[in-house]
Amino acid sequence: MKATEEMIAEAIRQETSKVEETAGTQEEPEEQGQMLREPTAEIGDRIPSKYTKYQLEESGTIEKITYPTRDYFGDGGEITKSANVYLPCGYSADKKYNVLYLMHGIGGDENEWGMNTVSSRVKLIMDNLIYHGDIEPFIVVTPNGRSSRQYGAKDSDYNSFYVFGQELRNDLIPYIETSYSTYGDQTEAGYDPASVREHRAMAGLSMGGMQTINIGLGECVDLFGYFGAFSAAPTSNTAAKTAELLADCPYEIYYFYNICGTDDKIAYASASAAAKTLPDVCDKFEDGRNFMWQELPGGHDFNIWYLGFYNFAQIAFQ
Ligand code: FER
Repeated sequence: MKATEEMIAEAIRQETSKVEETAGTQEEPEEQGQMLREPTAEIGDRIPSKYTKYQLEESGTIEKITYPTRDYFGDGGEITKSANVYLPCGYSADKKYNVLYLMHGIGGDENEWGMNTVSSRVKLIMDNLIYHGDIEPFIVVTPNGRSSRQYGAKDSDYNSFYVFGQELRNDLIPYIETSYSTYGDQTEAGYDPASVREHRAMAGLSMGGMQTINIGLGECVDLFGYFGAFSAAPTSNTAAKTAELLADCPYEIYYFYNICGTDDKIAYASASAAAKTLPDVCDKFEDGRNFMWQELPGGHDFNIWYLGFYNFAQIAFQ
């Protein structure tokens, strides 16, 4: 899919304005409704309200981390980047946790999923899914998807999104798995890298959905078993290309979940081209077993993306 400059500019405009409003702030819940591209009341019809409510009984925590990586898009030199990490309530080094890497869109950064706010909806949904016994607790990491010294939403080249796989493989996953209690402990006797796939998931909105397809399924299927694309942005990895890339793949795809709004003028065509027909062209995907294409009225915004997150959180690691 050839990206039109106008669509990119519009997507960046929308996301940059939202990030400016949320960056570095600790917002109270009542202020959330004013944020651009935040879900409207409509979300209440789609995500049961008990999953988006504040509840203090079992509240997880969010911490900001910094980790060493490289300017893979540029000179390859060492740089430091930030990410947010959600740890479920009762997180303990005596247990092992699954990890979801959750990616942002073209004009966003590691804070676009709101993990820098006390009222983080990702946290509320996770806290409540765990509290109500719908899912096993897992860790959520929201990194910055540009592998470049220029990782700021404003001064970056969007092509730096395409080389994030190197950062994920060489730097971020190793950092997370040595810093937290996960299944990827390489120091353990009998450590088998292939067995860790079922404990790692990758998902993302728009440009992050593109990354899940191009990088997750396209380059890192040895690392991940679960994939989620929410309104995936234009990608050269169409369904036919993904089928070709996975043709001789020895690994099982445990699930590939997709969601897109039918009124999404930015991503409906691209997300469809990348995923909708996958079960028809690739025997690795079977609709209803390890694949879902969900389309419903909606645009290119968080009404769709939080619903996607809520649904995917219940699909991953099952
Ligand atoms: C494009 C349209 C949209 C594109 C990227 C996007 C790279 C990303 C949108 C988003 O992340 O919200 O043509 O090309």
